[in-house]
Amino acid sequence: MRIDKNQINTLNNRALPDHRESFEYLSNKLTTKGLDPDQLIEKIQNFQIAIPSWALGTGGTRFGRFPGGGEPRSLEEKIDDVGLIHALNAGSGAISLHIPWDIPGDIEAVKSHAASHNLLFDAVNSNTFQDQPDQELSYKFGSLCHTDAKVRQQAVDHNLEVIKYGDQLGSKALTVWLADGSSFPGQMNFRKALQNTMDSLKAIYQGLPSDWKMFVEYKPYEPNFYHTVIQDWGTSHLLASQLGDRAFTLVDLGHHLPNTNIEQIVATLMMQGKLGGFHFNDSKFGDDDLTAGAMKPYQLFLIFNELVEGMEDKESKNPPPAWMIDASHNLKDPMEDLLQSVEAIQMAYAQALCVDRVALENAREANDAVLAQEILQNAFRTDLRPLIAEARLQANAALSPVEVFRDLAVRKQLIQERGAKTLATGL
Ligand SMILES: [Mn+2]
Repeated sequence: MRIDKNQINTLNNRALPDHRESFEYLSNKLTTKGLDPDQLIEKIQNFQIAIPSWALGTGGTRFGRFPGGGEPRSLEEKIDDVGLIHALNAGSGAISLHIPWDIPGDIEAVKSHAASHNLLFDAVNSNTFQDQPDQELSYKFGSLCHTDAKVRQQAVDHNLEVIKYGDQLGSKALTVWLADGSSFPGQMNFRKALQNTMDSLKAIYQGLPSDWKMFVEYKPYEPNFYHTVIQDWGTSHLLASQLGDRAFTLVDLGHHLPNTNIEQIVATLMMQGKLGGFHFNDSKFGDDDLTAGAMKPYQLFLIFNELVEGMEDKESKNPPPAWMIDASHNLKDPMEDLLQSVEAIQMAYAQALCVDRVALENAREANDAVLAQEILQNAFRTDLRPLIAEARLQANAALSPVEVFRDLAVRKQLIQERGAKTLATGL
């Protein structure tokens, strides 16, 4: 199904008088503070967040999966779902594929299908954390780090194949996340495992097209529980630095131990010009895959505060990072969840854009911790929802995406089209 812009307009009209009033009030407030609402709107509209193909079905936990019905059955239907989300929020203009879950059949057809929804192909993701039915050697004891050179080569070849598919679709980056590691002390030689990983990544980097980037993702634990080969940003940074100029660290918010100062990691990586990409989600304990901003919206804002500082620094050597949501939903309708995530991310970004950076820097120079906190929290506590809504309205999207999704009974229509028992490929 596709959402007709007229349907969105009709539903927007109901809420328009109320929206106009709130936006005018906010607009005046922002202007008084020396901010330009039009400029903010333009930045919000340009901030596109990729949707991963595996987030469109109900993920489940290791204990069970409770599909909600109408899940996409093919790559084309996954593209359709991202198209629906983008039609509603005008902020999700890209899809990120996972190979081999999403191997495109007819490349040209897939490309034109995505283009008909105004979607680009974001970074492609390799998968050496599962064995595929037709696979010769197993990744049970690792992939790029494996003790057996043949397994490592198989994993390298897979990554090169992923690059090939991505290149045909117009992707410009490869994201490598490894489940490699060990669950028991003594099981694996730390040094050899890291060296093997480095050598394997070098072989993949050799096959990277010249206008591509490689993102190295880290994670402290899970599925392995004693050690992971790329456990933290430092290890990822070490690998990316030795690989070369086109290799970067990728930060996934859920891939940190509780209370880690992620905003500081962001600042450090941007200082080094090595922050390549970002995976958004939220968590209470570990890689919980909750909706962005659901648990710790202030932390998300503080992270964006560092991102904006890095992005607006004219001297910065960090290229614009790639943005993606990385979550897998168990309870919510996946599309409603993604709409909520995108809105939370846009909100944190907009709040960070409203921070008075000159005043903040002056407060820091004067060691005025009270004033610095006032400045940050003033921005965080400004209700910018009307600004985000206005950015959507001006892009012909929905004033309230979740409400319109429900009013148009999108899920019900998808269930009618695809069936109640469909299962999306992926996690
Ligand atoms: Mn991730």
